[in-house]
Parts: sequence; structure tokens; C-alpha cells
Amino acid sequence: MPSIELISSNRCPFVQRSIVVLEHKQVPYTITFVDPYDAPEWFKALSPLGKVPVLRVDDEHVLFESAVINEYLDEISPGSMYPEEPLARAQHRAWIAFGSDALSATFRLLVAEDKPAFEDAITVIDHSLARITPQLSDGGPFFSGDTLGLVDAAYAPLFIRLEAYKRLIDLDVLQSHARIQQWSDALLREPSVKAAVFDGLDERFIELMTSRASFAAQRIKSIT
Ligand SMILES: N[C@@H](CCC(=O)N[C@@H](CS)C(=O)NCC(=O)O)C(=O)O
Repeated sequence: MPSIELISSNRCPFVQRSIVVLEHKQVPYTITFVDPYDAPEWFKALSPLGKVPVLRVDDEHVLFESAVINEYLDEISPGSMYPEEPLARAQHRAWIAFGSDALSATFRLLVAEDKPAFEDAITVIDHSLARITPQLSDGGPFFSGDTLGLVDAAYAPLFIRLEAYKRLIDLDVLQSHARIQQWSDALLREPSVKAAVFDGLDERFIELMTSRASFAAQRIKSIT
């Protein structure tokens, strides 16, 4: 097994996707934190897009883009988090890519300046969830049955955020999505997903809302 270093920020959902895979596949790794928005020179030199996550392999090879990193991690460890059949595997890749819009909307939701922008972010998440629901396995609880796959790892950070928003700003996006709620509940119980919840994440969400004086920040005040 190569030596694996995950370069991460302490709030990034895309990094959390990779932590879920590292933990689920029990790949030994170290983690190094940087602020990609105020990055040190060594990180700028290393990361082609200036973004986290970056995976440093054996101290010399660099991988970037969470979906690519996760496929690599899956391939170097026993078992596979993808279906074997090429068409099904391609469909899983497509639904992983699809998940990024909703994930980005969870950030916009926190920093939205006004109610229309806040509601627009909720609508994006809501439509994404409605669109993926028919793709979910009938028995569940996960995307394609009872074993955790790469699609599940990709959506875990979305559910970590939606659960936090329920606590912090009294917003229950999953209220009208029963099958997604079942998926989220099962994922949030997984040790690999729990391990991807950075210490102090709720506080960082609050800080983000308050520092931007966002519309969502008014909802924190109203429930505390
Ligand atoms: N498509 C990328 C997205 C990664 C990403 O957006 N990372 C953010 C933090 S969550 C970042 O590093 N942003 C720094 C920047 O845009 O300058 C992936 O899946 O890895």
C-alpha cells in the first residue's frame, strides 16, 4: 500500500467525500490541513486548481478532484465500491457528478444575502433530491442496496450539512423526501461518515453565516 496524505481544509465537503472512502476502505492515511483561500506557497505549487482535496501518494505523486481520488482509493484497496458492470459503473459516476450542484447549493444557502437567494439554494437542493430519488434502490438503505458505494460517499457531505442545518437554522429540507431521509439516516450512522465530520464543523457553519451577515444567520438568532 502506498503512503497516502490527504490535503484538506477543515470545512470542505469534497474532502469529506474522500475521508469517507479512506475510512470505509480502511486505507491508512495522514491528513494535512490548509486554507485553500489563503494557501501557503507549497500548496499553490502542488495543487493544479488551487483546491482541496489533494492526495499526495508516496510523497511524490499528486492526485486532485475528489471523484478521481476516490476511484483511486477504491482501486488500491480490497473490494470495490462500484458495480462491476460497465454501464452501471458509468451511471454511478454520472450520479456522483450530479451531486455536486446540490453540494455547492448548501454553501450558497449559508451565505445567501437575502431570502430569494436563500430560497433559490433550497430549490436547487430540493430538485436534485427529487431527481435522484427514482434512482435509489428499492430496499435501500443506500444508493444501490445495503452496501456503501462511491455514490454514497459522494452524497454523505450533503446529508451531514442538511442534518446540521436542521439543528442550527431549523431548516428541514428532507421533510418531503422520505426515501432520501432513510438514505441520509443510514449514511449518518456509518462510522466512516461520522469520521468525516470535522471537530467544530457546526461552529464553522455559524461563523460563516455570521461573518457574512447572511439571511440564514437571522434564523440562528431566532432559535437560540
Ligand atoms: N471539483 C472539486 C471541488 C473542490 C473544491 O471546490 N474545493 C474547495 C473547498 S470545498 C476549494 O479548495 N476552493 C478553493 C478555491 O476555489 O480557490 C472536487 O471534487 O475535488
